[in-house]
Amino acid sequence: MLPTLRSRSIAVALLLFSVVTLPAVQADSIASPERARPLDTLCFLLPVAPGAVQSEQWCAKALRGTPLDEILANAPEPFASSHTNVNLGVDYENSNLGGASFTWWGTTGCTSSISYIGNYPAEWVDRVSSAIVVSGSGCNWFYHFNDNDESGSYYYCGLTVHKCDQDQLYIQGFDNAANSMRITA
Ligand SMILES: [Ca+2]
Repeated sequence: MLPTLRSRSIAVALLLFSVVTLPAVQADSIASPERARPLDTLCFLLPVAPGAVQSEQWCAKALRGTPLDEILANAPEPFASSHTNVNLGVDYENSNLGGASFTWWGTTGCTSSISYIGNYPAEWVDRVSSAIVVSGSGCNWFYHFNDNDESGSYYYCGLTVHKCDQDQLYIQGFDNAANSMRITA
């Protein structure tokens, strides 16, 4: 009798140990690196061609701070070729420019004849809560649309006025609602 009881006790103890400890170990191993360096999304755009509904785009995910050359080393043409990359605008998952970021890059900045239209990758659809237009890009306005290819209702943010860095998107009913965007001079 004794050995059987002891084996049962050990088996029960092992089961409890695995149930109680495994989830904690898994959560730690996933959360730690992201707390140190968030995984951000970057999309590279070509200027929207006359009559087209969106820019050609290529997107990647990388730990924050990864050099652009390293990211573009895996890009297809024409994005892999060395052209000037200009940071046009940045979206954030939370208000006040918080949480994971989504950076839009263009081959040149914005001018009166050059703008960019991008569709958010699946994991960023209905997620943006704040945004900025990047100073020095030549871009002044950042539109967010309810549907793909700059369609549906929209709301726009400005470089110097009407900024979307606090709760503007929420106030205007565009919190977690954007499927596509346009950045323009
Ligand atoms: Ca959000």
